[in-house]
Parts: sequence; C-alpha cells; structure tokens
Amino acid sequence: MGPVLRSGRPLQLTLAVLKPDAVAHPLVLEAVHETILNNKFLIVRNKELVWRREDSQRFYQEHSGRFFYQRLVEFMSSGPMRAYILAHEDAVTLWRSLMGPTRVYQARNTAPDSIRGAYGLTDTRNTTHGSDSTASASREIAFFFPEFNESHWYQEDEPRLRCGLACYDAAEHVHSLPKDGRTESY
Ligand code: 3AN
Repeated sequence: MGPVLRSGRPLQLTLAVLKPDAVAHPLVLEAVHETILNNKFLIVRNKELVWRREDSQRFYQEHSGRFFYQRLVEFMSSGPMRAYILAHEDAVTLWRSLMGPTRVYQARNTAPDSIRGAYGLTDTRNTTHGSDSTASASREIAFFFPEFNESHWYQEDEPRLRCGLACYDAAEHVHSLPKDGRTESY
C-alpha cells in the first residue's frame, strides 16, 4: 500500500482498545481493524496484552463506586486485548463516534452501524474503548505504552505524517515513516 494521502491539518493522538470480547472473535477483530484503516487513521503503535486484575482496577479507578465496577474489572482482565495508538485529525472525537454509545441497547437503536451497535454484546462487553479527551488520551497512552514518547511524536513525527508520508506495514499492522530512503518504524 502506498503513502496515505492526508489533508495537511494537524494530527491528534488517541488510545483505542479492542476489549476481550472483540479479540476473542477473529472476525470482529478483523472488522474493527478494517474500520480503523478505512477511516484513514494512522496506526502509530499496536500491541496485544492481557491485564492483571490490578491493572484493570487502576485503569477504571474513577468508576470504583459504580454498580458495574466489579463486573468491568473482571471482564477487562479476562483475556487478551489489543491496544492502539491512533493518529487522525480530531482523532478523539472521530474514534468515539465510530464506537457509538456506551450502552449497547442505545448503540443498536441509535447507531446500528457503529462498532458497538454492530458488535457490542452487553453494556460491559461493548467491544472497544476510546479516550474521551486529549488529556485522557495522554494519560491512557502512557498507561498502555509507557515506553512511547508522546511529545517527541508531536514534535518530530506529526509534521511529517500530516503531509502523507506514512506507509502501512500490513505484517506489523502499523504505519511507518520513511527515513533516509528506507521505511522505518518510528
Ligand atoms: P465509555 O467507554 O463509553 O467512555 P465509560 O467511561 O462511562 O464509557 O465507562 C467505562 C466502561 O464501563 C464502559 N466501556 C463499559 O464497559 C462499562 N460501563 C459503563 N456504563 C455501564 C453500565 N451502565 N453497565 C455496565 N457497564 C458499564
């Protein structure tokens, strides 16, 4: 695949997570991955991981008083997930609109073509997570990808990527920048 043509407008990062219900079903995993590519997100990083119970508790600490907290913590540490750092113009808002509403009943009724409308199983097992603001995105990217240097990315990589220099590496499922005549992951 050649370079992804872009508008030249600034790119924003968000964190997207395919939850255990999505990763357990190869066709759902593939469909959501295609949605990411079809909407011209750049995949900056991606990894599969399994959370321990403590990771799940820490990530969802803000919900610790809610009736669904225990269920959510159990579910999110129940099997493999796939996390992505995605880049796009207004990435936070775009990814959340592609996911659809949190509650599956509402998603099916008001946004049947959204990811949760199409694949969500229950309000807990609702296929994907997406950061809800740029501040959350920074915090959540650091939680999932502690080795990722976000400010370096915005300074060095974003200006080149917004011009459409990235190529998709189908084997690694990431977009990469050409460097010194070679294509190199960044
Ligand atoms: P979102 O993921 O849409 O930003 P949040 O942050 O309010 O929604 O909730 C975090 C997660 O908690 C949801 N993705 C979902 O798995 C779970 N959750 C939220 N509300 C409910 C609910 N009413 N019943 C069961 N689980 C819920």
